[in-house]
Amino acid sequence: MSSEYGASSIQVLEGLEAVRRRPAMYIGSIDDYGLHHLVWEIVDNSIDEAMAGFCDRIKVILGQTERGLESVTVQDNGRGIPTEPHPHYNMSSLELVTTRLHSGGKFDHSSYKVSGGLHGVGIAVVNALSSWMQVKVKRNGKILMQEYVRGETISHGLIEVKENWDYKSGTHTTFIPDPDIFETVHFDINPIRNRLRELAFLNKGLTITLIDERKPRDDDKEESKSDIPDEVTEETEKQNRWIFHYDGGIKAYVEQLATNRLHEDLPYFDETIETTQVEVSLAYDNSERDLIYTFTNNINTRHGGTHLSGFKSGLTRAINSYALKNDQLVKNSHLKKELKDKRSIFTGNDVREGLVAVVSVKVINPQFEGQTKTKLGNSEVKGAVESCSYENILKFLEEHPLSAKAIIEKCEAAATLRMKYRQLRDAVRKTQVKGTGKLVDCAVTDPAQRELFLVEGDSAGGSAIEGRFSEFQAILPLRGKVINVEKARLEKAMRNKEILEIIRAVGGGYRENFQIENVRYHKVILLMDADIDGHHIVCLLLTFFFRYMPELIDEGYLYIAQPPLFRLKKGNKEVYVLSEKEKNEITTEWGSRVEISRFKGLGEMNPIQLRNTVMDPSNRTLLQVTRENIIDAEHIFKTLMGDEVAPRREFIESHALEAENLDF
Ligand code: 0RA
Repeated sequence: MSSEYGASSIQVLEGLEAVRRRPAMYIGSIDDYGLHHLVWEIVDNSIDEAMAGFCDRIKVILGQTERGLESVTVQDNGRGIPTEPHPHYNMSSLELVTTRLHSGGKFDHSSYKVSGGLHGVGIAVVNALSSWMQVKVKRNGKILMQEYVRGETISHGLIEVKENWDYKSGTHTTFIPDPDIFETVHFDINPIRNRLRELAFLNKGLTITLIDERKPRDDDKEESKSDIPDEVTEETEKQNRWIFHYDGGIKAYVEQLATNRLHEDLPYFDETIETTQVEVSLAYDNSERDLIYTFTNNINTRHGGTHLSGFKSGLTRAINSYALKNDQLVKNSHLKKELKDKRSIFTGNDVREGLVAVVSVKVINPQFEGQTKTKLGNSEVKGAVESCSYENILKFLEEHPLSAKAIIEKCEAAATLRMKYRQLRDAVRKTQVKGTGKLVDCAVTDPAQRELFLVEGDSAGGSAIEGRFSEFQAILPLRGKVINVEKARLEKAMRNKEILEIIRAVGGGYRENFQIENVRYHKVILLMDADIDGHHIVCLLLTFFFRYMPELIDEGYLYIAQPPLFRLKKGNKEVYVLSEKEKNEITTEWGSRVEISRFKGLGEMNPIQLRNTVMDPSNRTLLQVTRENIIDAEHIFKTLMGDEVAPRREFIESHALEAENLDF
């Protein structure tokens, strides 16, 4: 056995030239990603001190020198980096960790780090890549300071400074990234703020403060120009201070993520099994997606791993066990029958519909896998997470019957839907066999040349059929309002004939089974009236496509036709125009006595007019639907399709048809 500073902790130490020579090897890159990496390195040290139980306050300050260079200060109230002379090297422990690579021994926190990766290279790397760095440590009632320039100590030994700190020990580190190394030395507040908030969620009780003391930059001003009125009041002034503190830990995280949850109480537990700490919280909301965030030692394990699979099986088992014991909650007769046979009735997908969960584990020796090292590999973690998830979630359900009821109902809805999906698949297959329905197809067979118009109403549909270019244009008339997919969910949507016909006509399947290469038209064009009702149907259809065939949008196959807004008539001259501007131009040109009518609907036009204005590729205006112009589509669809009528109207009137103009 070696003593704390025994022989085993003596390593070959290297200076920092290597880091300056090949910075990307240590921080990934020298762009803004690498630059921000410096912040994470320093913050991680303080977080480690907090995880070890010695620190409950961390403050991050973005500052600026007179010359305009940006600095970062990280302060914590931990034990302070040891300042004593190191027994085996002719310098203090502080100087050792700031100026030498791989100084191990007592300071080796690698047990809490991603081993082998880019992380954990520590304060020495930051020092090497900083034009200036300063560390102040308070221990034993004294504050000692040391300064560095490009990694070289400039103060001999440690210098005592007289300052008043609010706490009896701690570490303050300030660095200015070296502009000779980095492509950019401007820090972006957003990722820093988000990561610090996340760290506060992941370390309950810890208070993290972020202060931005930098002068506003020209491009910041540019950004806020639009929404800040000329007169800047105190409320509209840019916020520059954030305090993150969550006693609820990741439970507070889940509460923030699941704003519309279906139940009052949330399962939450924080347990340590042998050396693995497992913290889990979850909630259900009314959506169809699931959102599971997993972390290992505060690192987002984007690709999941053993903790995720343990959580998934623990959750599935817990909910099935509870349903078995409380079979009166289950209404669906098919599922009830399965329960009678003592069988699990919910699949993993069933219990994850609408799930929002955060799974955070702290592991002594994490093994990360995959290209990006964001998948946890430690096999012992699976069992630990699975067993405590199973026990705690089951216990939660038993102790919270009201929340349990809501959760079981949600799972039952998902399971019922799953069974109906199967029916829908069969139904689509059958209609495909049965014939063409209302679809009037076109002649060419090459999907790239084919266009499918979805037309509102039978009369407009009739005109479109007559007026189309039958060579390459197919028409599918839709009757009435296509069912509101967001509100009604699939259950009702599936009974809706129009939806079935659209799926069948497009030909690529839907949802998980969608295959873009089977799509029969490379332009699917929504042709609706230019009034509020028409816009509403467009929105319903966009919701439908977004939910059922998002790839169709991504591939650029979905379009909205723009019917004219006005009809201008003088004698036997008659034109339809798309915009106010065009209308004014023509009325000026034609002189007086022009009869102007607001164009009422597609049904007003005869087939020839329809062909000329909205169908002829050389004359029509098409708007291509993209995910980008359905900005924040999820939110927009909720606004559009949810129960709140007022914001919906407002939205439809202001941006429903924001899209790129094509085919001019
Ligand atoms: C190792 C030992 C001790 C403190 C630390 C590391 C430490 C490092 C950092 C880096 C940023 N903040 C920090 N706070 C603490 C203390 C050992 C002792 O005092 O017994």
